[in-house]
Amino acid sequence: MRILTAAAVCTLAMACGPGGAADAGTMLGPCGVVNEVEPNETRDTAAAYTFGTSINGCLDVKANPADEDWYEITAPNDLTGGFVQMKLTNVGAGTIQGSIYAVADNGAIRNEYASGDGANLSLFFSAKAGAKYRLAIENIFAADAPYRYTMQTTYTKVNDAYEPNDTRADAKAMTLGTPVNGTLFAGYSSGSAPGDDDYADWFSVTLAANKAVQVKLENVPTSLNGHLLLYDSGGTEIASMYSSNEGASVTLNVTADKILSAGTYYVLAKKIFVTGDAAGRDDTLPTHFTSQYKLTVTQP
Ligand SMILES: [Ca+2]
Ligand SMILES: [Ca+2]
Ligand SMILES: [Ca+2]
Repeated sequence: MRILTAAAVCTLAMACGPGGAADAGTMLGPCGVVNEVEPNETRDTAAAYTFGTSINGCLDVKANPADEDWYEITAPNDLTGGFVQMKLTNVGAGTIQGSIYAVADNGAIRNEYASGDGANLSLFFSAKAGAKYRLAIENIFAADAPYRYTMQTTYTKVNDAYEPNDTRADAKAMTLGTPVNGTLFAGYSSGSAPGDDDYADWFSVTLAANKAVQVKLENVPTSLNGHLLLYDSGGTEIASMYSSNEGASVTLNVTADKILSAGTYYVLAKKIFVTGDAAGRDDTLPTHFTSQYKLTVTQP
């Protein structure tokens, strides 16, 4: 951290830009040196934030009991999306609260506060490629004096080589007997949690006529329930199967009399039963953020 001389003192309300007393972005305020730029009390004055950078901020509850610090982030355009982790550390003498909102509808994705004065707080959520979100940091209980915090937020891309495949029109080809690995993942596009259909992974496969088919979903993440469906070439559902146990494999067996003609069929893998765990607190992430399933279609 840069040490500022007395002559370099700037107030929190004053951005010390080039030619000013301090380096652009660093200021000395009631919490010490900060690089948070006030005013940022509302979503409309949210400061643009770059993933991976550290913000030393100040909740100046003395001058403004309702002080809030808002930041805006944009998820990269990488098809599958990824997850965002916001970590609030070095918290001073106060109980800090963090909130995450979707810009699309200003809906709240998650709102949590720390376990006590000076306690750190971590939040996470799944982000949709290209979507915008806002982070709000504020004090929740009465605090006597301004207090500091450090905010660092990171984005981690989720890997799924078969995306985009959320619709039958975008189904990706797979080969009978050859497993594919993908991710059951969906990001928030609004304040509402992504629905089961947002996790859809469509595949097309060529089947022989009058032979039984087995579709198997293995390595199901322990944070969700797997759901498999088989459709004919025209998009009519032939059969489906799901498990009520999170993390359990799903096996869909279809008898030979259901496969009347040779040609293209469609397999849909997704989750079932929205559990709302696409956002949360602390550092333990849902397994579907990081683990891949294995999907196999066979005609024994
Ligand atoms: Ca503020
Ligand atoms: Ca996927
Ligand atoms: Ca998908």
